[in-house]
Amino acid sequence: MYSFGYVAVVGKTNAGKSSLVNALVGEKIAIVTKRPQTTRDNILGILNGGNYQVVLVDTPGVHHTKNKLDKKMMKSVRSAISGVDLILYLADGSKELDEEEIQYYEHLPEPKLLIKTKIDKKNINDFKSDFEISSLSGAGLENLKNYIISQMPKSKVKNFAFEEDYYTDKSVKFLVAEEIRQNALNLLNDEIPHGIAVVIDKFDEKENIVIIEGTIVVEQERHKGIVIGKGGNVLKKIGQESRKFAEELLGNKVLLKLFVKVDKDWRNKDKSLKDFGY
Ligand SMILES: Nc1nc2c(ncn2[C@@H]2O[C@H](COP(=O)(O)OP(=O)(O)OP(=O)(O)O)[C@@H](O)[C@H]2O)c(=O)[nH]1
Ligand SMILES: [Mg+2]
Repeated sequence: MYSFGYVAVVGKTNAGKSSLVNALVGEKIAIVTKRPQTTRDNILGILNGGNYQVVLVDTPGVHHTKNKLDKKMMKSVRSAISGVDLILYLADGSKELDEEEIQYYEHLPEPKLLIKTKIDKKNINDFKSDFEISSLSGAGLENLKNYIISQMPKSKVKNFAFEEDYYTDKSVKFLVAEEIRQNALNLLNDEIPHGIAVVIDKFDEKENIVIIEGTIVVEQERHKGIVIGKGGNVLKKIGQESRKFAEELLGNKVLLKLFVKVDKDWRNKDKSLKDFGY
């Protein structure tokens, strides 16, 4: 018998959703930062095991909406939840499970599991959960993975949705753009919160080198200088880190050129959101 199904991974921002999807699949599909609202899109992570295929849907963190981008993100979460075979609701074990979260969880359709995350941390709260895991140490992952597979619909014929050598639905271009956004978020401090987007303007794969040009879009004029840094040092660092990732992903030498551009209040502009892939 073959097992195939979809699993939505939802929860508050920073709960560890992207970390879990990456850990289960064993590849870097979704970027991870310590900042809230890192993931903006539904991203598929595909678990292949010969007689099973599980499609994990990583989603943006559930939060109160302030702009059009936030609204789109929450729409992504709602669409991820509908029609899946299982919902994993992730709750950070180092934080209290508040009333709002409990309400949200209770309103989710069945079948669902409450997963306590980050159990490698000190002072883990003792709220009730179905599974306890740490994506960092790997604790509980094998157990959870086997349970997920056991809950997927079965069939005599192989009706997988993806080729078995795929581990995500996203293009390499998307993965590189996201890596640049991650490295920018990690290198910048709280001055620039979530208001950056990354657009790939050129992706030219030659035999011995891939030439990539990308633009980091910021919301305010004064953010531009911060992203570039003194003598261009911040932008250079973002570029170096991202190039390493791109070279590994593409198995080729990469020439990466980054630019910075201002688009005031882009998170509220329909055209900008569309242009930036949201
Ligand atoms: N100690 C510890 N930290 C973790 C673990 N899993 C995730 N983190 C950290 O928690 C932070 C958020 O992780 P993400 O995986 O980006 O969380 P997310 O739920 O995808 O966040 P959003 O995309 O913003 O909704 C990062 O700093 C991670 O390194 C874990 O198992 N243990
Ligand atoms: Mg995420």
